[in-house]
Amino acid sequence: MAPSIPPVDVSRLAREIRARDRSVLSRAITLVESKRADHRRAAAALTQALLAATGKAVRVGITGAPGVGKSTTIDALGTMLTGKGHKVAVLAVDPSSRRTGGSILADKTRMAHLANDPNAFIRPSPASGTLGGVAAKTRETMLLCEAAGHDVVLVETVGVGQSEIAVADMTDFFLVLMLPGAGDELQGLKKGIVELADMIAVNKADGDNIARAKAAAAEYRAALHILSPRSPNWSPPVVTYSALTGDGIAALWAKVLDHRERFTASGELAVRRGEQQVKWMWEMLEERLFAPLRSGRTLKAALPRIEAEVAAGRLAPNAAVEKLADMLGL
Ligand SMILES: Nc1nc2c(ncn2[C@@H]2O[C@H](COP(=O)(O)OP(=O)(O)OP(=O)(O)O)[C@@H](O)[C@H]2O)c(=O)[nH]1
Ligand SMILES: [Mg+2]
Repeated sequence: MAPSIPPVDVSRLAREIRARDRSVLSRAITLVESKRADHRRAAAALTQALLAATGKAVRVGITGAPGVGKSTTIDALGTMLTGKGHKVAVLAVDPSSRRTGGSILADKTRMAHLANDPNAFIRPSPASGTLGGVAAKTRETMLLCEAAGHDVVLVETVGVGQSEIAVADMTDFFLVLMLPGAGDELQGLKKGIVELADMIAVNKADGDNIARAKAAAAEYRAALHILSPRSPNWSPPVVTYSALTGDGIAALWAKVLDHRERFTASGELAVRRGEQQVKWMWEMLEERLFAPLRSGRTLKAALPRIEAEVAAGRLAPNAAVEKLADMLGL
């Protein structure tokens, strides 16, 4: 028989997290990331117990193409913030398995200051899986970090695909980083990510790049001008900065705080968060309902054949659904 693992003492865990014990926070995140059903239930009870202590952080999502300088920016911004007395949590959503071993190490060296900062907590993306699963774990981790007293949460994601939407959906402010180069700018615009942006920041505005960064920013301003803003209280600004020299980082953060003040005053922050929370619930429910489809052995074995039959026109799509529903006992 497997050695029995003691059941999780949820109220004790909650108490220790609120007492800001870092090692307990790490353990609790491991619990949240576990796939075991009993762990999942304990994690839900823990989140519920901590709920009143969550939600007080400024939640910022950060995206941009590989190499744009996300990690360097988080290091510079995070260090500035801990210097002002904040406690900063850095999380990531990356459903590709990119972030294994070496990459985590590489990230830590790119965040050399923050990695050694007692007021910063860096947690890499949960292991690869479905985007819904990875995003859910990151959201739960964010809540734990807030309960442990982190008042700024920075969530990084790679500048590709659906993970950006997932991060925009879990944060108050979505920051899109760009490089000083026209080609990239136009690409970004086409991808529609810009429509999610609460601010565009052109990084690497240092040395020979300053003029090019300013030109890129001007192009963006013109392009954003023709989009109708998501809120009457906020037209997404375009700024330039350098994560390397730190020039413009303070001004960048001032915009985040300006946005927060306005959205708090208008009530939009509360509305946005409320909508996000309901959306998270539905996403998790869908994920849960889909799980048997992905893991059930009989079904998994039958699916390729059923799919092939549907593709070949031998099985009607609705008849296939009836068959699958029967197999699932639905
Ligand atoms: N000149 C200059 N270089 C920078 C700046 N910010 C980052 N870099 C460099 O750009 C490279 C990529 O920076 P990262 O911070 O690792 O970029 P990233 O967006 O996190 O990259 P991925 O995690 O691979 O997607 C590194 O060599 C940095 O030193 C900046 O403001 N100016
Ligand atoms: Mg990085």
